Amino acid sequence: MRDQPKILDCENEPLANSGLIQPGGALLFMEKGSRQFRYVSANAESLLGEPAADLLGQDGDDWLAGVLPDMGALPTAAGQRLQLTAGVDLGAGDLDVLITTTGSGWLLELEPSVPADQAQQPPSLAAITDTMTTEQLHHVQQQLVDAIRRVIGFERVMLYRFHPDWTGEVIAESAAATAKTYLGLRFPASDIPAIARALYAQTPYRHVPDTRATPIPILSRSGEATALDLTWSDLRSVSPVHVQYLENMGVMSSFSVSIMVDGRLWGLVACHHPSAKTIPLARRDDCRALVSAYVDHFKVYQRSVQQEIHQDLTQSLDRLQAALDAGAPIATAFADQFAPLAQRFSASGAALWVDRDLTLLGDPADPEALSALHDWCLREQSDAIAAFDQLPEALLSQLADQQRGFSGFLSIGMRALRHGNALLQLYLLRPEEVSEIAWAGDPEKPLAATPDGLRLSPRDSFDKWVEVRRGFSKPWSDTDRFAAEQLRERLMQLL
Ligand code: BLA
Repeated sequence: MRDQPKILDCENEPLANSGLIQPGGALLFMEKGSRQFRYVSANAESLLGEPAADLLGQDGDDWLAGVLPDMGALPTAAGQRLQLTAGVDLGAGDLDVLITTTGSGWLLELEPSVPADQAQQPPSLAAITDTMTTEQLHHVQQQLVDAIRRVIGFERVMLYRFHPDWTGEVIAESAAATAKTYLGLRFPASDIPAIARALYAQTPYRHVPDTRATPIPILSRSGEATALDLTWSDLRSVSPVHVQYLENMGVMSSFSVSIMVDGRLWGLVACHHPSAKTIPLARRDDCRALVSAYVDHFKVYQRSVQQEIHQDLTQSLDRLQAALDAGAPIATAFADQFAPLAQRFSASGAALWVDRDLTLLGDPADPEALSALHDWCLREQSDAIAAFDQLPEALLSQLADQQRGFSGFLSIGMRALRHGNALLQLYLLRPEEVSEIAWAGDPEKPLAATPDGLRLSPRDSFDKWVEVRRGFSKPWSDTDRFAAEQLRERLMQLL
């Protein structure tokens, strides 16, 4: 009898607790309470001149005072970093030092220092402006990938943006003429599992100099399995599944810089090189600074978009207010303001319920379909604002194709206190938009047959694979949601 197919569970691989590092440097862990070296990587002697067995148990403060007498106090906040370029030489040449505070102590990572080519100024992005158009943002995005490629000399540097469903898209690229391009291609969410994304949200970047390098074990005095949390380690070993992925892509060295916006992982600058390549600590830091400058630009762009929304809505709502003041019923006042709102939200139609009264606006869908939608939302939806680019299963089975007339909706609900506490529910409707998504390889293909059975393993082809998507509307963006929140807030003040 055949064994049950084995499905590799990417979401449960304990990435931060591998007990291994990449061999480009040595790692020491100084425990907070005892202030001793509790864990040391097995390759310590080659860089630090002392075998791991001798370093284990040593007083970390004493050791640091010996090798880095001018260092000053250790950083205290978790995730906080202290770095010194060519800070020490213990017999094997200058070493760069990175000290990172973790919940239970300090990670000390030392790696051979690479002298800078010249005292070269790292490239920078355009100066920050007060407002920014989409075109200007695209320009800065291109500057970012070009600048990072100049700093690290990799073959391909991509700006990879996450969509709300955690699939991702390459939205800008800087690549050698001979390199394959991924610009415009979409990648499934499973390529970067949630457990990996959670790590990248806490660290500035992920550096993999050589996928073929043999990882080094981290040792402890008692020889017990290492439970050390490597979340903040630059040297953390690479998941074997991801090594396979990179090999399938023809990549031997990779580097990804995290882009955080409003506390959320917005995207990555993903960099590839076909041969092994180490990026010196100081250059990794330059890339981090470039990404931080990009985030500043992006925030200006975000603010510009929000200001524009604010102005648009103010105009519409001032007119709505005037109509209400002149005694018009809510539905009538709304109907007169529908055109600009429809344009703002790319809506083909809308439905407004004021208690049990329905008003159809724009290119109306079938009232029966809208009643079904309204009932479903009242039953299943508790959020004041909800957006769907595909109809929920329950509605799809209930409504015939020709009856629907819309595939996506955004609902905004509130109480109109000054109008008899009426329950107001506005649905902005979007028609079906048959679209093509250009995936990098068939996204349904990660289930591969192996000698052990089926495995969820990385795709072996990243060639463009076009999916035709039906039954979806144009997706509701963050900007749409922001506009909906603004609209609801302003309506609540008004009504
Ligand atoms: C990690 N996957 C990653 C990383 C990237 C990607 C950027 C971060 C590490 C790095 O920089 O190399 C994916 N790389 C991409 C994508 C692009 C790119 C989408 O350049 C597009 C341009 N991967 C799979 C499957 C699994 C998987 C099926 O395809 C799991 C079964 C896992 N990916 C996986 C894991 C990591 C990862 C576990 C974490 C690696 C680590 O940090 O140790």
